[in-house]
Amino acid sequence: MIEIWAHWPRWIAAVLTVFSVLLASHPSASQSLQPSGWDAEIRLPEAPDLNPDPRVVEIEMEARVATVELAPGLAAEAWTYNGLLPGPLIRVNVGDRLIVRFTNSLPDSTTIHWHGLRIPIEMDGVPGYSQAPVEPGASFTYDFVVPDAGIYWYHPHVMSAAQVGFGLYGAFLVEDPDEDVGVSDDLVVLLSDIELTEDGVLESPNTGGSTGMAFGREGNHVLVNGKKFPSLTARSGAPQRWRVINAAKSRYFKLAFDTGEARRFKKIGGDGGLLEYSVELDQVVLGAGERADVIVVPTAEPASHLTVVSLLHDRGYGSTELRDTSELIDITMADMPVYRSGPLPELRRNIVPFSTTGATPVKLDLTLSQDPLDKSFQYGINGVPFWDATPVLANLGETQLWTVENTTPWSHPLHLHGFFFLVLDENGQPVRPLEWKDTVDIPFEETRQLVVQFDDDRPGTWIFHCHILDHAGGGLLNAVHLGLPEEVFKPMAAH
Ligand SMILES: [Cu+2]
Repeated sequence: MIEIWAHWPRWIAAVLTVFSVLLASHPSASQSLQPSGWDAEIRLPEAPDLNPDPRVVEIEMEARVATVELAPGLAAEAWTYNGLLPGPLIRVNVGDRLIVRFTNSLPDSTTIHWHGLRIPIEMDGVPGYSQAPVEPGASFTYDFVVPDAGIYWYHPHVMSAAQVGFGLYGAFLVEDPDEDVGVSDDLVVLLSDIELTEDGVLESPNTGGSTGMAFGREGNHVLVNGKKFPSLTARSGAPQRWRVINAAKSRYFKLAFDTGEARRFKKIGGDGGLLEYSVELDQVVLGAGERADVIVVPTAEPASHLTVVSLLHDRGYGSTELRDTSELIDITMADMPVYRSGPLPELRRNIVPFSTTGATPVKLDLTLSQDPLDKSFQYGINGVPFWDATPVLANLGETQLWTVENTTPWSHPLHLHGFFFLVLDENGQPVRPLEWKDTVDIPFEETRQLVVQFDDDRPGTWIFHCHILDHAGGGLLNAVHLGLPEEVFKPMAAH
């Protein structure tokens, strides 16, 4: 593709590129209802598409250390993609081919994992399981077709607690041009945090030793699209669609408005696109790695403010003491007449659950043990950390029914690479509406049942792990060994 284009006059490519950018930035004819510049402070920059083919998005990504401004007067040297924290928003249409020319300019090896995307194993970005680590100064080209609409994200899978904690993550939006949710203004909202010392430099990823690992280290600066408490301007009564991503390495977010009435969330989608039907919620809880697609209708007097906050969420022992609600987004109400919107369309999606008849039962206990001598903690699955684990075996096309029991005093958002699953059961209660998930919170001392069907054409060693990345590094990780002879599997120290 590139070779062909190299022979074309440059101006043709340039004109076509501009044209495709114009088309891409106006997916529907509907007009913005918000004041101009409403999202200027908060909107994520997008990765420029260097490929003139409208169905191919080609971008350059460089992981490098760079100084970023987190708030007025608060700059920090972080690990970034293209000098940005978060990295650039990747925006593609479902079915597009994405090419990422990636260069590692960090002082450490790294990879990119495309969280939630159902792509071939060679593109999954897990060193030792699906690709070699990209060494400092080296490059790697990721190249795959994007199969499903939804909101996803990307991050490294080498020493991920450290590298994600240092700032390496970005949003990945896959749009379906035929989908109309009746809202013209949208925003990608990436939530994260970062741990800085009093001197404003990155804190060691090993603070608190084994106990810090067992809890899951949270950053001391909560960020929304890389900023502390950014602002947006809104017209009262006008709906906005937010795709929210929890990219924090440990922290849960429980989104709420500071004042309750008529400021609820209409959740229309989750990890893997739209829900079976939408639900109205007062709060949206996201464990690390999870996403939500919500419609909000900020409603308040002109020139007043609303605050989106994260309420305390009990994720286990010690997680709510000595902590406060976090302020996430300041919404300044524009001095405009209230918009009187009609009812939003009722969204329905036909989600047919995988049949559990004949599904292979798999029981997974999430476990925590303590060394009797040095008292250090170690996570495991069925009592075994990943470095001693034997994989879950699966045949191509097989359906498995996983019963995941969390026996530990902390919650674990469990992420399966490469496949969607459906959560069927919360402590014995059926879960509705159905939602395609790749990450599900398993609250402390609770059990979840989920059904997954492995494709018949993507064999490989697909890992699953807690997305509290300290927990993954502390042992809470294993793999599904799909459609390969058992002897191929070699447990590696990758996390
Ligand atoms: Cu965990």
